[in-house]
Amino acid sequence: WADLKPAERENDPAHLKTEILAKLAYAVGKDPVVANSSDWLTATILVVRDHIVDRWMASTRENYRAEKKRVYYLSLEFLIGRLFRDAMNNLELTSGITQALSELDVDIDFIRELEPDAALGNGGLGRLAACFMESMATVGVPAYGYGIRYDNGLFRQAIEDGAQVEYPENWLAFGDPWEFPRREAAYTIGFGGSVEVTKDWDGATTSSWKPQETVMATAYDTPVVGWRGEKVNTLRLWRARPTSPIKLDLFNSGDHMGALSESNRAKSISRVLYPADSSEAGQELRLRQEFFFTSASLQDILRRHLQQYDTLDNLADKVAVQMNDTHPALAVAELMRLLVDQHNLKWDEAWTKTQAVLSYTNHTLLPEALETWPVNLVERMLPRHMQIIYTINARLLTDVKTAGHSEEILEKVSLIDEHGGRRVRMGNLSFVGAHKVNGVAGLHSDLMKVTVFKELHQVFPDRITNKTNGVTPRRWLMQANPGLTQLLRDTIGDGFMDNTEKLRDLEPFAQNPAFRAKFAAVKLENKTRLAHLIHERTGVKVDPTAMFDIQVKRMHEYKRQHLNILETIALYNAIRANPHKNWAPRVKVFAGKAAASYWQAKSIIRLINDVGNVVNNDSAVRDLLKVVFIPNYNVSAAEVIMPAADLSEQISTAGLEASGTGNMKFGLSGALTIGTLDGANVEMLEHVGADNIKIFGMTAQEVEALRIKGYNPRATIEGIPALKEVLDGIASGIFSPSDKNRYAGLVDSLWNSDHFLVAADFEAYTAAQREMDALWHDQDAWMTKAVLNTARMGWFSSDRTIREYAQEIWNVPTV
Ligand code: 26M
Repeated sequence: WADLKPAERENDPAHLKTEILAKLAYAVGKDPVVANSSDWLTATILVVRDHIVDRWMASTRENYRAEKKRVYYLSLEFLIGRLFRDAMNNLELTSGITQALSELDVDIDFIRELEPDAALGNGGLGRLAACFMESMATVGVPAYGYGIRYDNGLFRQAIEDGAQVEYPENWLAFGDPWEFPRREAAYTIGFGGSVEVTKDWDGATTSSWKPQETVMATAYDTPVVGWRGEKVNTLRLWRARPTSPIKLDLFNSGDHMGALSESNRAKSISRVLYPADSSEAGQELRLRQEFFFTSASLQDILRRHLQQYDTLDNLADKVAVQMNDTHPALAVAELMRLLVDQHNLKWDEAWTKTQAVLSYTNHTLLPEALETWPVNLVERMLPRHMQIIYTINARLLTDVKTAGHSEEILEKVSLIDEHGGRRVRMGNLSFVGAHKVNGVAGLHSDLMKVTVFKELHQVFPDRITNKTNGVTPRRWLMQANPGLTQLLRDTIGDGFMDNTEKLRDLEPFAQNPAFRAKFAAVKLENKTRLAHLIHERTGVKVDPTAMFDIQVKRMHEYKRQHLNILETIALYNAIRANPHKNWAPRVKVFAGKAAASYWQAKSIIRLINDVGNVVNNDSAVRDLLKVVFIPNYNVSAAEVIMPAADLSEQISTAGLEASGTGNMKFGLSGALTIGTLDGANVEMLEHVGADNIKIFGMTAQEVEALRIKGYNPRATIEGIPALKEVLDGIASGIFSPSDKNRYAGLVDSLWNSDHFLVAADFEAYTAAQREMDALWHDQDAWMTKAVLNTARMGWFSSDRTIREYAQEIWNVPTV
């Protein structure tokens, strides 16, 4: 023991065993003889947490002592998943804990699956926030994530009779062993009421908001540990509580509901995550959530700053606030209110600070996803903020006019949309209040400049910048794909674990048959694991030696899961027509959730399941084709799915997928991508080279040109017999014999509008798929490309992304 280095000492199984037994007794209250698997998991998590806490306090203390600038990441979503394996891996305790548990007769792989996923996010935007939290700790950026501690995360998806059914996800049912409630960190959040104006002795006016309703925000902290455990940051999530206990007089007079309603109104703010990932929810409760967490976070930030420095003069030198999409856009008005009304700064001074502190990330160009709120709603809920927004707008419009811009530009940059009911444009508010605005991939950032923010970009040409997304290699390579990680270590050493660019050292091995065989063996092992999961969740048996062709992501028409399933049906028809051709056996895997009210997306899910039912039971296709939809796609499922893919489907209509991050996770594990020139696929092409990725279909420019010229889906479909046959087959009820009209809506919308250009890209997609078939028959060639994908994916680490934010937006150093 005395001879061990400190890191080895921490990882010593004998010691860890004692620690686990102590936790089991004194924190869980169980004797090892009667402890169940969940008890062991809780005890072990509490041990791991102890190992984090010392480092956490040291990090926090050091940041304070060195007066480091802090970064605050404001996000309504953090799609974290499980933390047990992540924390253990980053602390390098995996081997010690595995052995300690095994000596206690506990199977670590069994208990780690009992941890519920923290699914406090919908999809890409929320998962990006989680990757960023881990990378900020890894590269040594002192950071706090701020969000909401939802009682219910994203719904659990079940597939019943082929259709999606939503069930509540109560991830907190047995408590969360990672979190620390902070009773002392509590703030009052106001809603409604009126604004009082007082005149000072010198004629200046002071505004003061008198809210009609108040709610308490209380903090729950979760430590976020970086790679090798060196730095630990904090994820602070707010829970809504009533400010006053229930009204006893009402309660005692028998009006129990009346007494409780106020309390329920408060608590409902942190009750549930809104499950729409790109549709305007437009509901009052959503705006209450947005203000609730934004205000609590800013109050907390100013309190921390003043407590340390006792002045706001240096606020922008010590604080950077990143707004994840427009969901925290009210930060612009709330920070102004706090600085002007509460801390008595002059407007201009407050505005300079606000802009210097705030920056904004845009995640989508879809018009229906751009938030706007009715002016009368904002006025009623946040009267002082509405005044502030008006004042910002008046000054903005004056400046823009003075600079000589046209009326048209003025109308477009305005914070208020005057068409059809006045609405506050949250994108414009965020843009104007921020010193930097970024897109999440090169193409996306370029398109921002000519679409949503065209006029604002003309007026402020230096504000938009690009920060291409990335993913954390700890979760998406080391933890999700331990087999590949071990092979990489044996082949090129450990360097890639601290710097993923070193994966490039793998390039020469792509030409080495012995290495390729090992690479293929790891892939097969991962596919076997996925095959088990598929069997468990769908009852379908799939052959792990077939090509695993996978599309997993939120269900959305722009992502074009229907392009994939229509082409799959065409392939099915072709196999039946010509069963003895040299087909490449494929397993088509789909997974993803649809917003509950998004009928078209739900219809696509059902079609996939209906097609699977027919295809999987058709003896004529033998094992040449299987179609499966894995229910309840979440982070934990992704960790099994990504490493098992041969082919990654990234087939959105060009110009519509801001970045994509699944594309990078697949690529890291050596999947080949079939995709459009959209989002970060463009940069993946640049990195892996045109020989190692299959790009097909229209470019964003061609899409725009076609839309301008006028797209005729009917004529397009008529010109593609294979596609027409597929649509006619679906419409005639081949896949839904008990309900022949089931897909009338889906099929009609393709014939009549096809807004996402499925038919226009169908032939290019089919041709690309047949090329992949041919390549599959040459396994040496396929595996060479697969290895090169892993080797060249290093740039897509979120560590690189965070370093860019740190340098170019936050002005903080990294290590
Ligand atoms: C809005 C209003 C009400 C309720 C929910 C929303 C909402 C929630 C999430 C709107 C959009 C949301 O997310 C959008 C999103 O996930 N965008 C994705 O962001 C990823 C990370 O940058 C990109 O990789 C994806 O391309 C992009 O689609």
